[in-house]
Amino acid sequence: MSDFKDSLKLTRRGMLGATATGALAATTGAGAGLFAGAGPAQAAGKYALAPGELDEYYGFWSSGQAGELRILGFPSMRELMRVPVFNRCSATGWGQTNESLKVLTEGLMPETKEYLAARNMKTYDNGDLHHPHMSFTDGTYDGRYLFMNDKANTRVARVRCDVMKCDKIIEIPNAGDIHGLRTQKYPRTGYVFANGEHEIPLVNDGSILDNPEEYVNIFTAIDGDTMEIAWQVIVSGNLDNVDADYQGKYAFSTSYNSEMGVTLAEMTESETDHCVIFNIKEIEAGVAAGDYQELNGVKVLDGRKGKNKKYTRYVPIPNSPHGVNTAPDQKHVVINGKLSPTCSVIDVTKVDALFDQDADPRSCIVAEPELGLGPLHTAFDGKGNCYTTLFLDSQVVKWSMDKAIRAYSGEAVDPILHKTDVMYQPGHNHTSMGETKEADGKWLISMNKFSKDRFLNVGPLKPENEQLLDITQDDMPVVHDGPTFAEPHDCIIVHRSKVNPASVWSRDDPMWEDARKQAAADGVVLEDGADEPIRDGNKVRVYMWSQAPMFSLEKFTVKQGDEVTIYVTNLDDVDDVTHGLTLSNHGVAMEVGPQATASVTFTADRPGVHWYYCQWFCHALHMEMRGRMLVEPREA
Ligand code: RUQ
Ligand code: CUA
Repeated sequence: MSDFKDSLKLTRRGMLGATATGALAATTGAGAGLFAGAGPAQAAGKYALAPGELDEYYGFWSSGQAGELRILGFPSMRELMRVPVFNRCSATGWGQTNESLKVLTEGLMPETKEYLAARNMKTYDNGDLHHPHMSFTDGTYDGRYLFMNDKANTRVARVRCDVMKCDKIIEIPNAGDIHGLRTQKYPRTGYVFANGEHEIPLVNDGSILDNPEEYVNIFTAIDGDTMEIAWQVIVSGNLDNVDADYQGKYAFSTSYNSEMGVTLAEMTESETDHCVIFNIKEIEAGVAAGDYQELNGVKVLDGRKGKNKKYTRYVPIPNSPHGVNTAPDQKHVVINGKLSPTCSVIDVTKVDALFDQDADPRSCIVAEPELGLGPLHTAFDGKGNCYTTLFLDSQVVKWSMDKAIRAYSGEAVDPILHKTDVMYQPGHNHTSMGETKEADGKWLISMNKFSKDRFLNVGPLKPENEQLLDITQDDMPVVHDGPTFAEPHDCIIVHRSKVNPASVWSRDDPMWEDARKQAAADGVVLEDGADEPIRDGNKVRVYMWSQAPMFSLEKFTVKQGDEVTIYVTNLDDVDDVTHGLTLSNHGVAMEVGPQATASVTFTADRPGVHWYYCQWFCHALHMEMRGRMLVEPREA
């Protein structure tokens, strides 16, 4: 390494302040790996692909407050697609088409619909999507669905992996702001577990503000097949992240604020917080036995500390734990200390005794290595090694599970194997297939909150920096920087053999079932379209098909004040021939994929000629793919 690079590195890291600089001084040896591995030959395989080469993995990325799901090719980290979920998407019309509005509204609570209607809104158009996770069968990804949370508006969504579109969104009643979300790993998903992060009064009607004992937090299990809520459990303390075991018996949630404080000082008073363990069989038995109250149509069980020891156990964990990650050895669960420099390791085989024999809750802890400052999340390579992000130290620390367990039982071994500097302040990290029993130990991604000086300056709002580490090498060098827009919290890295999306829609798809029914009622076949608009009072329905480079209707006429619905069915059936319909000066645009039907409803209130055109470049005559809507003025 050149002196120049060395001094540059120190200068850059010096800007992070005393904490990171101190950590660097303690681990200068580790820093040597920083530039060493960036050569062209990578043991794990290539991360830079030649034109036309395909990635080995799909990366499913969250986008935080952008509210969408992103699909990356991995390890090249090329962004392949954006899947709108909680956000309004200009390109695809998500949030405007009737098909997407159905998904966005049907799962809202009645009081939410009322609240929105009073404000002239059909749905929320923002979301805060932190945690995308795939459905499992027998401990590994099965390529059916992706599930994800919305912290901003307390929702959970599902994306179909066959078409990579969202098909269900539900609002979670009784809970405050869904944060942690994971899927059941065994025998299958099964349940989607979702943590309510912010405590609210159980009956939140405005009569309670400052009686903390009346505040609760809610853990929710959703049936991933039906997207209905199976049950909820009331807990003590805030819920942060969650993971499930490989046995199908337990779920584990980190919980901070065991004080149940509502101010920062109150929340950080106590030295220990908890991992809450949920006993799935006992909870199911409790539901069957009627041991619940029904709140907003959901069966809610009481699992508060000291209330009912059948459903939950509270394992004391040093100060404000954050991430929880089940290891691919199918035996250990790592709880990341955040304000404590430690990770606590739970042995799932010791959890039975907590419930059956009321054993000391801490008896399931088999290791608690001290790793560095700000441990947030841990990933695994399937070879017994763990990789934990250190937020304050701006490092990833590699440590041995076996050595950590031996050290905890008194042996003089150091579990820490290596530290690599990352730029800067990492939150989540992930390994290829690392959240399944098929972890392959090739790549690690460190999702860094700050990019500082790593990219050209784009103004005060900076991208984040996601760094690729080659973990087939002992010193796990950083081999690639990838900027991302707000704010990918989390991702999963799924081998491409697990996912097999279609290239063209099936005409039988349920997505446009309502359109099909309406067309049948109007005596129209969607694929044939209709030559004239169909009038039904002041409601007018226009049916057309698209086939490059034309729409079946080059013009149609409506009257000022009509509520117009345009249905477009795309007859093209080859890859890439997506069309769109954009109606000028009406704020209307939608995507129509090959063999899909899409529809949009608006009020025609501007007399005159208005062009509609295809906004997806589909043909040499794409610019000519357009037609006119004539709006006749209202009779005076
Ligand atoms: S959390 S940086 Cu929203 Cu996943 Cu840990
Ligand atoms: Cu159809 Cu452009």
